Amino acid sequence: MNRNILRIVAHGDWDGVVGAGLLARVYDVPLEFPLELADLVIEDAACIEITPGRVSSIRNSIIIDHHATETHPYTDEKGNVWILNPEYRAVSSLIADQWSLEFPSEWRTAIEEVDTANLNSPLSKTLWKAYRVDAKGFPRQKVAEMVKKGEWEQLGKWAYEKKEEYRKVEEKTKELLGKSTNLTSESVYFTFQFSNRWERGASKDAMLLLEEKNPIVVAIAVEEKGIKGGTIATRRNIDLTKAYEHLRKKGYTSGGHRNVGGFQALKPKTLEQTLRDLKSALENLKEET
Ligand SMILES: [Mn+2]
Repeated sequence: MNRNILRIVAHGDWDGVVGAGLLARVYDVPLEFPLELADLVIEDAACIEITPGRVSSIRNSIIIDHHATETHPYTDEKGNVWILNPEYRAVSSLIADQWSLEFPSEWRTAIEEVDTANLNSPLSKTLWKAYRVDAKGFPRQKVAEMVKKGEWEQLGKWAYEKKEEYRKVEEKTKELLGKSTNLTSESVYFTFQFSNRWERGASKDAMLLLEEKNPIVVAIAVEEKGIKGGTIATRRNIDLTKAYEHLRKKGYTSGGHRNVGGFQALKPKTLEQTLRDLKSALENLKEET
């Protein structure tokens, strides 16, 4: 394949990132994992699961994909070479075979399982969770670099540690749900330790779960000194702005949207005080019909 490849542009999921790391052994060029695709103009690149329909244009590039509903000539009118094989469960496997690259079978299978959401092996379960714990912050360059160097053991260790983080957040979410209590007839609350990063992460998941069954949910952040503040949310047709207004009169800064907002105590308050203030703020809120 006679191509002037200046960069590798890849999808940012496990399959795309591992595929990019493998291909970087062939083309020693910068890797890119764009989150916004629509405006991209790509030239002289190897594109992994990045196809012309998703970006502004692609020219003089190699396009590698295993998702295909259409067929392409080997070279299209824009000078792109297509390597398209829908028989592959993952683009990383396709890349490994196409360029005869070392790709341990345990990893090959795990990436295929993750990419098809069919988690059987312990490794694929670990990878799935390691990604889910923070998809946005997934360290794509670092992961691809480890793949490029064949540092599978190190990559596995990293993924295992991330999975443990995920497990801790899940555990904490259960704990927070377990201690949620009614505040008014329409609302529930729970408290969480603001200094604990697992509880901080879990408070968001716990709120989402509680919102499914309760009209109003309040998460209260507790610090050593007392109440730091909190979040109020609803998925019903309830206007929370009146509650923020009430809380501002009670010594908090408070504001936000109609359906979600927050409050911070200007001076440390005890939990009892804050619960009293919240009760009076939420008491008269009704679902509008
Ligand atoms: Mn894929």
